[in-house]
Parts: sequence; C-alpha cells; structure tokens
Amino acid sequence: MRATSLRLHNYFRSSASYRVRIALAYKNVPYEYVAVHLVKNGGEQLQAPHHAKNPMDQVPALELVLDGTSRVVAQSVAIIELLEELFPEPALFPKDAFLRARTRELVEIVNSGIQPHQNLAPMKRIDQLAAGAGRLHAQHYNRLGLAAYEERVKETAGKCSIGDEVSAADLFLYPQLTTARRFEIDLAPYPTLLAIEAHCKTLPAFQAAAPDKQPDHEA
Ligand SMILES: N[C@@H](CCC(=O)N[C@@H](CS)C(=O)NCC(=O)O)C(=O)O
Repeated sequence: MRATSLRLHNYFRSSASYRVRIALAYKNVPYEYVAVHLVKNGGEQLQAPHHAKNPMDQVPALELVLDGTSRVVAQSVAIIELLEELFPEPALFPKDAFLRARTRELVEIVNSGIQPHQNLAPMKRIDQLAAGAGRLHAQHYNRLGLAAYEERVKETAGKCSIGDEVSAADLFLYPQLTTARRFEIDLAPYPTLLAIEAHCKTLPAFQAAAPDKQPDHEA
C-alpha cells in the first residue's frame, strides 16, 4: 500500500500527539504539521472540522492518501501500528512474539492506564463534581501507572524498554514522563524509567518531536 501526503493534526503539548511525532521522525517519514489548539477558541478539537477527523474530539489524527484514496485515522496506537505497516523499517515492534506482546502491554499501561485520567475533558468533569479533584485524580493514576511500568520493564530493559532498541513502548513512556513532571510527580521511585528517558533524549527522533520544537509551541 502506498501512502502519500501525510498531515498530522496535533498539538505541541499533547502527549498522544508526541508519541506519533516520535514514530514519524524515527521512521523518517515527512509530514505536514497541522496545529489544533486544545484551549484557544473554546478548544479547536471540539469544532466541526476536527470532529469530522476524530469523533472523540481529540488529537492526534493522521490524514493521508492511501493508494489514491484520502483517509483519516485517529488514536495514537492505531496510527503507530499503521505507520509500522506502511514503513516497516526501522521497526517499532520486536520480532519475538512475547516481546511484541510485552511492548503492547507497556504501551497500554500508559495509553489506557494513565493518560485518559489526565486528559483535559475528564479532569474538567471531575472538577465539576469536586473542585480541585481533577489534578489529584491525574496524579494518582500517574503514580500507579509509572510504578507498574517500572516493575514490569525491569524484566526487559536495556537502554530502552525492550532491550537496547527503541520500540513503541518508549514512544508512550517518554512523553508520559514529561507530562508527569507537569503534574509535579516525584520520579525518583522510577529509576529504570529515568535511565530509559535519559537514553531516548540523546536520539534525534525524540529530540525532533519535543513540544518546544513544534511550530505551535508556547512557553
Ligand atoms: N487514546 C487517544 C487519546 C487522545 C487524547 O486524549 N488526546 C488529548 C491530548 S493528549 C486531547 O485531545 N484532549 C482534548 C480534550 O480532552 O478536550 C490516543 O491515543 O490518541
């Protein structure tokens, strides 16, 4: 299948967008950056043009032409798996079946165990139910998920989560640690995660995808 004209609808500070930016940079795939501001104009993700691309009203969404047909895919896991199929090298999933499953397990610890709890919309909803509780809720699930990741990853970690090669798991962990700092989580209890992060920080794909390198970055 031939993929052309990739456009990533995303937001510099979004950790789910950050995962996809790392994948695109790691696989050296050129794309157009389309900024969707999650706060300005009442939240551009909630407006009709973006809703048509992702009915969950979230970023990222990847628009692309596949064998001549215009398509849109949302959800960072689905996007990264599609990129893996379209651009297999360098691989983001190990060849070994167990390690591939373990990669997906680590991905899900972040993707479903942590990130949904710190998202803007649920935090706002929790704040409506109990003022100030949204942030405490996000902090709780950050600690829970990072502790689980730390415990699990010790079995496979080398320089990265799965041995010494970058895998999809690192694409989910790395942005999550940036967000955890924003929530003032003490990361000292997770030394393996910090060592993986320090290694990934030296890699060009992780550097290029950083929020402060994006065209819509705001201090
Ligand atoms: N599971 C989704 C999560 C996407 C997501 O939560 N995106 C956040 C930014 S990181 C968002 O658009 N939030 C907007 C809102 O909550 O209004 C994915 O992996 O793509």
